[in-house]
Amino acid sequence: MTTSWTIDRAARVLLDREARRTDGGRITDEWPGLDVATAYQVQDALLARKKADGEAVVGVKLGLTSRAKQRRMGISSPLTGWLTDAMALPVDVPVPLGGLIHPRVEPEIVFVMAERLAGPGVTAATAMAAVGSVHAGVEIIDSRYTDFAFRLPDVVADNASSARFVVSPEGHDPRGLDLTLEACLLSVDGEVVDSATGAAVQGHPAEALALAANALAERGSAIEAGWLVLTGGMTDAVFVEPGRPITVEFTHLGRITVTG
Ligand code: 0L1
Ligand code: MG
Repeated sequence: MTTSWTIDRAARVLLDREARRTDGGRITDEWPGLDVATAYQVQDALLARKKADGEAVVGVKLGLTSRAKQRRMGISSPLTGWLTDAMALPVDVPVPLGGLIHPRVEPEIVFVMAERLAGPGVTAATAMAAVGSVHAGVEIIDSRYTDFAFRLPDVVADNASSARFVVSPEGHDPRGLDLTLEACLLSVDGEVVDSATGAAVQGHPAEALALAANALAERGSAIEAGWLVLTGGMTDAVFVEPGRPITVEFTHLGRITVTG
C-alpha cells in the first residue's frame, strides 16, 4: 500500500477531488512516509498542473499563523501555499458554493508587494520595507480532506486548503498603521462571532511575511513584486451557508462581506 503513492499521484488525487468537489481520506493514512518536504513537492506538482491549465501565480498564502487556527486544526506549524488568478473572487461576487466542497471563511491581513522579497535572512523589518500596500482580506478555504481532518503533510500537499480569496481594492500605507493593533470583527448574519487583532498573526503580520520569504527561499523561490501575500487566518474560520452573509470589518482597512 505504502509503495503505490508518488508525488504525481498525490497531486492528481487532490486535483481530482477539487474538480469533482468530493473530499476524501488523508494521504498520510496510506502514505505514512509522506514528509513535509515531499508534501511541498506535491504542492508544486499540483501548481504545475494548474499552470499547464492556464492559471498564473499571483501570490502566496500563509496558513496556521495564528493560535486560533493552530488550535482548531491541531497543528502548530505555519505553512505556505500558492495563490493563482483563478482563486481571486471580486468583492460582492457570491462564493461559488456549487464549485466548492465545504468552504469556510476567515479574515486576513493582506500585503501587496512593491518589491521582490527573497530569503534567507528576511526579518519583519526588511519584509515591511518591501510592502507597497496593506488590505483587508477574506480567505475562502476548502479542504480536499473529509471534515478538514489532516496532518501537516496532508494540508501542505493540498496547497494549504486554498480555494478562493477576496481582497479589498482599497490599499493603505502600512507605515501609517500599527498592524499589531489592527482589529477585525467577524460577523455572521449580523452577529459578531469572533474577533482578533493583527498581533494574532505571529505577533505581527510582517513576521508571517518574513517567514514566507525565508521558507520559499529553501525551495528556491521568492516573493515577487506585485504579488499578494495572505498572512493567515486571524480567527477560526466559519462555514459559508446560503442566506447567511459573513462580514469582516477592520479598524482601518475596511470591510468585506461575502455571501453564499
Ligand atoms: O484548512 C486550514 O485551515 C489550513 C489552512 C490554513 C489557513 C489559514 O490559517 O489561513
Ligand atoms: Mg487563510
